[in-house]
Amino acid sequence: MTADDSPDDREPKATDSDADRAPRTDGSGTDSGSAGTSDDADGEIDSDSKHEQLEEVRENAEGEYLTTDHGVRVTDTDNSLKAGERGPTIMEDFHFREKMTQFDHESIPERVVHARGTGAHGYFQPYEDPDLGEYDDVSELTKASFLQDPDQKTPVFTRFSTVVGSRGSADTVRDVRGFATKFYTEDGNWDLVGNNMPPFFIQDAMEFPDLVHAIKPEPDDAIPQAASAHDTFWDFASLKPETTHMLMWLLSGRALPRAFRMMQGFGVHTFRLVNEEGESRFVKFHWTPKLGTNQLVWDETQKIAGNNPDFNREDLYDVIDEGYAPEWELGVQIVEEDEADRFDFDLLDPTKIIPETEVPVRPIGKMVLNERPDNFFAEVEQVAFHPGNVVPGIDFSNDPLLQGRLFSYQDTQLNRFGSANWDEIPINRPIAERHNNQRAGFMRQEINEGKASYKPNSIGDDDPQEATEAEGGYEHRAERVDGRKIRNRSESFQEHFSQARLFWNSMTEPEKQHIVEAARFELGKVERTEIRERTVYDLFNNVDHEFAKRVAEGIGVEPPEEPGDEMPTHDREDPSLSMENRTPETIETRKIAVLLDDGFEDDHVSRTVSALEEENARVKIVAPAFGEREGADGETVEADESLSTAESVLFDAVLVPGGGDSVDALEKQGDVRHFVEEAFKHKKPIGALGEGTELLESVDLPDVDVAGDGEGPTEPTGVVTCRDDGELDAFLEEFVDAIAEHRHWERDSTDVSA
Ligand code: HDE
Repeated sequence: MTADDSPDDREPKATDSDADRAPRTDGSGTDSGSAGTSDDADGEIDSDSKHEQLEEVRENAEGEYLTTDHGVRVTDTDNSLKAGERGPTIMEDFHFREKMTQFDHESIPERVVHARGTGAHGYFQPYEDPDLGEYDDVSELTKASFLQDPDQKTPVFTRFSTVVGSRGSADTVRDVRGFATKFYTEDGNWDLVGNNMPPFFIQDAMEFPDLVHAIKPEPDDAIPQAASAHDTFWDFASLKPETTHMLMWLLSGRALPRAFRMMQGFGVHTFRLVNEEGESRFVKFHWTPKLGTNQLVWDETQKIAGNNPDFNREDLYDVIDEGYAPEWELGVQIVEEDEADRFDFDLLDPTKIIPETEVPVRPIGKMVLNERPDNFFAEVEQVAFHPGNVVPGIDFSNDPLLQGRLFSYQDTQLNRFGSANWDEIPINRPIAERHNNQRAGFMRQEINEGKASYKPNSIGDDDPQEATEAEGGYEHRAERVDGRKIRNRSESFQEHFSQARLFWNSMTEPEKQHIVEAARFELGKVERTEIRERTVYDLFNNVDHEFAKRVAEGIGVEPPEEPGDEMPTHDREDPSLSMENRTPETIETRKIAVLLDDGFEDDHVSRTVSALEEENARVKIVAPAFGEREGADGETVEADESLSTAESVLFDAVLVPGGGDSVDALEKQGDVRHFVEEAFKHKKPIGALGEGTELLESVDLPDVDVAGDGEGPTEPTGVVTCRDDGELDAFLEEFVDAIAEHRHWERDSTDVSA
């Protein structure tokens, strides 16, 4: 639906000045409350609408003169104005003063949480034929207009983040990831401000400052940076059993995503969808990545943090630059209001998920991120989200965590921007028209015409007018609320271990081992024995007795003899919780290193590179040094990376083609042997052709029958070799399958963290 062809009941309310009233988006250019025309002449919103609005404020200095902020051309920007060549600087030097003042003021407070992040533009598009099961049409669920028309693309901006670290911290730390999307809809902005894990640590917004104080660097020495592995966090967590479910997620591979484009997103809270008839249903929002969910291993994350602290940030921009637009499916879990009590948990409790075994996720549309920002500060740093930004058709629940967030985000933006006008910054400005009587404050951009900035008024025809619900006005759902003022926690919020156990039960053995290793690391960094003990006895032993014992053994705590008193006995599982069940059969965008030097086997390289690229993998030639390399038959390739810039941790798979001279040269390089050994240790697929297999023999890969002589195990390990060129096609098929599997956990299930 577009602004122009909106149904009658959504037209502005009838008054004498009706003829003058512009459509809901500011495309007409008349009486636009926003600075700048945002969309097509017909007022229609499409995927370019935000782009066009931003075009108004984009600046390009190519071929231009350097000027002051006020437009005066500058003759010399290197030397300040002085009284004599060696004399003091003169106050009159307006160019010096302006340049230095701008510099002195160019940082703003970083976000108190989620400071480290990155973002991209894109669009959201409802599905043509949504699989809505009992609902034929999404309009039965919600009147949100941007969800209705499969031909309409709504612009979005998404910011991904870590939570704990400061703005300059590394990307690959163990942490929750933020997943916040601003939809610039024709009815105003909707911000879906979620995480990559569906539960949360606490149940009430009152506890948030305590949680954040506990997990941030400790207040006396500001150590450690971007880590939960320290006393104050585990002290807090061990005293709050409600954190247990989320702790399981935090200890799992979910906290080490391979890429932002390979992680799920969740709205976390229960929200409401409301249709035209005013019927409301509870909803949980899910983002499902098209490329599946994939993780890094712990040892790898530590090395990447040194080798490339911008690993996830860079990955997002690299794939967009290379033409692969990351995509997620938006899905909803719907619960009828009168069925809300059928669960053994409270829908308003944000430490709980709705298991997909109980309510399936219904896909309703997709998001594609296809454009990187032009300026990190103007767009990624200044984008400001607020869960209170909703549009008609989407409403809140009484989740006490969500209710508190509705205050906090508006407030925190005042701190970050120093002004209530943060919504006027281009990246935050809606495409929908804005008209109201707010027209002052620091850094006001809009120039509101007219005398009357109050209501009611007769001077300005009483404009701008309030809209009825039928005209698109936001009406809060008239939920009946009746209660006494009370400061306590509902009885229905008191069970904390059942879903933590569900999560544990749903993991594969390597995933369980990962959680155990992660807990041993985290608690191993905790100095106080009583905190380690409390976590094992009061939390983990109430999730699963074996789990608690396995952790205890690694951290010097006496393993508990009996299961905890509150440990649920159920053995329920939900397959959707295991990342292993979410690895798709595609190698699209996986980064594959081809290790070679002069004298490589031309045919091996050309055939494997084209076969892998056909599957949309990103193949990079890694040679001992940069420059051209010549094959045995005279073909040349250019090295994308050298052994000084590339390490195996930056790739998803490794391939060693044949060619005697090439392999001989590689074998002499310690870095090459390390490359292959480390890729193996991190369970990555490894392929070798011809003489390349000798390189695998020269490095020590445990349990692999590289020689093909029947010695050693024959089970699949993700190491694929080929000695006979006649079997190259079969090799390629097998290698592609091995890459699609992502990691080969079966190599050594007791050494998952590597
Ligand atoms: Fe946030 N959170 N949060 N949070 N949050 C912020 O807002 C807060 C919570 C989330 O990329 C802050 O603009 C409170 C849950 C994301 O810019 C702040 C509570 C979820 C981002 C704030 C929560 C989130 C934030 C800091 C408990 C998942 C980054 C800067 C009541 C559903 C957005 C800012 C971006 C950022 C407060 C809990 C997600 C201080 C009080 C639950 C993705 O306002």
